[in-house]
Amino acid sequence: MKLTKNQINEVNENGYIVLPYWFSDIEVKNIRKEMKKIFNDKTEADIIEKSSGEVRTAMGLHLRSKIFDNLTRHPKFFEPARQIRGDNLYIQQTKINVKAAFTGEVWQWHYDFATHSGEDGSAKPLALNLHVFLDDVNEFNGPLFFIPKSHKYGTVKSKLDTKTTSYPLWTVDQETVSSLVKENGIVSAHGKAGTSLIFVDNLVHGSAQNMSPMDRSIFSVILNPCDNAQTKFSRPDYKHGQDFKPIKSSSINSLL
Ligand SMILES: O=C(O)CCC(=O)C(=O)O
Repeated sequence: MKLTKNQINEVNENGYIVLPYWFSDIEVKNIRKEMKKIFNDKTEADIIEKSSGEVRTAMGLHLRSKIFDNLTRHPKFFEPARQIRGDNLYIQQTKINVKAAFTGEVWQWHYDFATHSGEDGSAKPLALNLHVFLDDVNEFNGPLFFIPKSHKYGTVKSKLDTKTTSYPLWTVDQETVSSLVKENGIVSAHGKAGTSLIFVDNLVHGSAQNMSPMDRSIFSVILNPCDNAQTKFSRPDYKHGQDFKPIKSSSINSLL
């Protein structure tokens, strides 16, 4: 549940880490069962893809379900986050990004802090994005791409794109991506269902369309230090949680 010193160094150095077999098969099975249930909700917290009409992102999950609240505060997420950012963390966002077989759309190159500063007024790029794969993620079904070390360049130029995506995103232009990739390369994050991923707020990342016959669902929680909370309130609480009290861990057995 805890990261080693080397793993913490890896996050600081590369901006991300992949943690294979972090959640067990039975935990993933129980999360997936709940995912199927909440996908029957009819709510504005579900973002629909422009082209396919499929759910792209189901948001505010810790507000919608006890199981997702437990997952959000689970020690397998909370302990590594505390090791990296300290004890006082609040839930900024929870979601499942679906990326359905054949139809799942692209996420353009971006970094999350552009939204967190531009739209929410968070002061520093300290939020952590923690994922667990709910399907096996491979090279074909739309894995995340990262530019390692791109967080070290600070806040690179970005622009709000509301046209080419189904979800408004502060995107990084091709020239900037080309130059970052020339210096640092690109990696993609693969693994079996249950694999976790942690990445920092100004790491440049994106993902391609899923043209494979395999679904690709990923749960994501963003935890932010309480003293770095949002100062602008233009987005609803399912996009940026407004309970800034430090969270407590759920039980280690809460997903069994
Ligand atoms: O689900 C994806 O492919 C992209 C997710 C992402 O960019 C994010 O969580 O910030």
